[in-house]
Amino acid sequence: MKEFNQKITKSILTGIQPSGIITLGNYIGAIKQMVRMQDEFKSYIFIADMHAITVPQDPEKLHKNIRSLVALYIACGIDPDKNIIFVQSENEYHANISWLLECNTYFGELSRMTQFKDKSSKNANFSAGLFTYPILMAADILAYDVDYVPVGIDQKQHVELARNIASRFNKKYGPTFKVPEAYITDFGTKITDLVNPTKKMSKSSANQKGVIRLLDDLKSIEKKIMGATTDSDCQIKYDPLNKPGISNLINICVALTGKTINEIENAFKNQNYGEFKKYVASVVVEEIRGIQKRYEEIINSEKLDQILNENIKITRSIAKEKFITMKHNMGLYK
Ligand code: ATP
Ligand code: LTN
Repeated sequence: MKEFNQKITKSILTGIQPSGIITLGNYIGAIKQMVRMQDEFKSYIFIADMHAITVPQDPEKLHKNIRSLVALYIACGIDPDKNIIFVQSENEYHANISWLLECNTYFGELSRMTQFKDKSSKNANFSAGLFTYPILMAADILAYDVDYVPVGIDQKQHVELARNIASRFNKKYGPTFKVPEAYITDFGTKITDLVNPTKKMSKSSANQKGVIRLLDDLKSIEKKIMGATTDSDCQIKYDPLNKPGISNLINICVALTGKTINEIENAFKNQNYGEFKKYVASVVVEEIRGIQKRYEEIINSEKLDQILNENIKITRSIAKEKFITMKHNMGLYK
């Protein structure tokens, strides 16, 4: 069975929902950080498919997106030899642990979650799962006694709740969980929609034109960038407030090339928006071309099934042990 490098002592766990094909925003804001962290931390990385079904999903699409996300993680550089990549719903102990935690979480705490308030206000017919979503997230995290939870700033409140649930549980039933810390991954690197550059680029967005998905056809990626909303000032200058479109394109270049904002501004001082967009398109297309090539190699391979099968055994045995400890500490029948 695969083992982590023994010299690495700290661990992390994070997940992404398969609510659509991941975007350039997910890649820059989350996946690239995970790749950076994989040599420093024991990393559990999973597909949060049970979180995805808290809102309506098309079963056929969802099924495809799950496998696709595993292959994309690997294609983006998440090394299956260094990370434990798995699918959440394959490990039934997450839901089991979640129920025990649910009975130790207050209704009032869940009512204060801003993501719930936001999502439930958009559709009156929301599921109970949307409300208890943060408890399942706490179960994902607490099952593995990890040190850090890399998440975007929007998920920080959920990690705080997981910390509160863990501390309360430990106090009430005796030491059971490590209390982890959030590790914010997306400070300063929020990639925005190309058509509406004041809005975050999101994988579940209905607008195709403003979102670059990692499996988009390369020609259409180029087209989307060439058609990105800019302004009438014609200066390639970083100014997110007054020039959100151009600043977003600069952010994308900084993230993918490692150049500084200054270097990019200087290089394009006397050039027009069309020339700059052509450059941005070439940078993005080259990055995504490599990802798509690796994706094609892995998506239908048996290797992918082997990785998932092996990892689910590992994660199941860890989460099962935690579930048994929780039951014992709570006085449930063994
Ligand atoms: P959804 O549309 O389903 O809400 P999303 O694309 O907005 O999804 P999440 O699944 O909520 O993204 O986030 C996964 C990770 O990707 C998080 O760490 C989040 O901070 C990061 N992320 C998502 N969108 C962006 C973005 N536009 N720029 C930077 N990071 C992002
Ligand atoms: N809610 C997160 C996905 C997620 C997660 C987790 C992240 C589910 N469980 C545990 C970190 C740890 C999201 O939508 N980005």
